[in-house]
Amino acid sequence: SCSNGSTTNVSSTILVTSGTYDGGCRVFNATSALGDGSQSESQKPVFRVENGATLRNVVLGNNAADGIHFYNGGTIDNIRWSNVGEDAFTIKSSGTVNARNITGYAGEDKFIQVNAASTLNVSNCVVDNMGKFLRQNGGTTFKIVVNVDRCQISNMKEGIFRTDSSTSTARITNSRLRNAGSICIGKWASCTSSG
Ligand code: DGU
Ligand code: CA
Ligand code: CA
Ligand code: CA
Repeated sequence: SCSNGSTTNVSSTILVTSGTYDGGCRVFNATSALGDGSQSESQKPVFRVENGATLRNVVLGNNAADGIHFYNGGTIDNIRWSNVGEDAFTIKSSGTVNARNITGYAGEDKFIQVNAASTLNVSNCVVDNMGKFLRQNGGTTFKIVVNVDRCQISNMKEGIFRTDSSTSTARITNSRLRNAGSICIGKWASCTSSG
């Protein structure tokens, strides 16, 4: 994990379009140009990861605006949201997203938002104090495949996985859940918890 380095103020979204962007454990804090970290839907992300690129070693600071957006898949590794903003990360277009060694605190609503058919693999996460862990965009029926392994999830007001799609699947393995609400909410083709 990261111990705090210096702070970088972010006024326009940082694009990660190929290879690896290493944040060096700096704290990246959104300015009002990106949003205020509230539930406003008009905010911009702090990072945009595309086409299989990797973002690593980043702390999102007190203002995380709309977090991290993925287009066409990508990987995040060793990322901490000290104060989740509108949401922590969003899958905006299809692909495979890997999220490893991630920690998120203090979200008002969703941690992960999935807005496109995709596969999401989350491993080694700690997520505490928000509405829900993952939401497939309301009213959508495309298929998502979600695998969560070795996570600690606590204090979800609503629950862990929510979809309106009867083709989507979710599973959580080897994880610790405490006051995490309902594990499976909605129509999931399959939704399981084990270990
Ligand atoms: O009205 O699609 O909050 O992507 C519903 C919208 C909403 C999304 C979501 C997001 O669900 O904008 O952050
Ligand atoms: Ca939202
Ligand atoms: Ca959002
Ligand atoms: Ca927050």
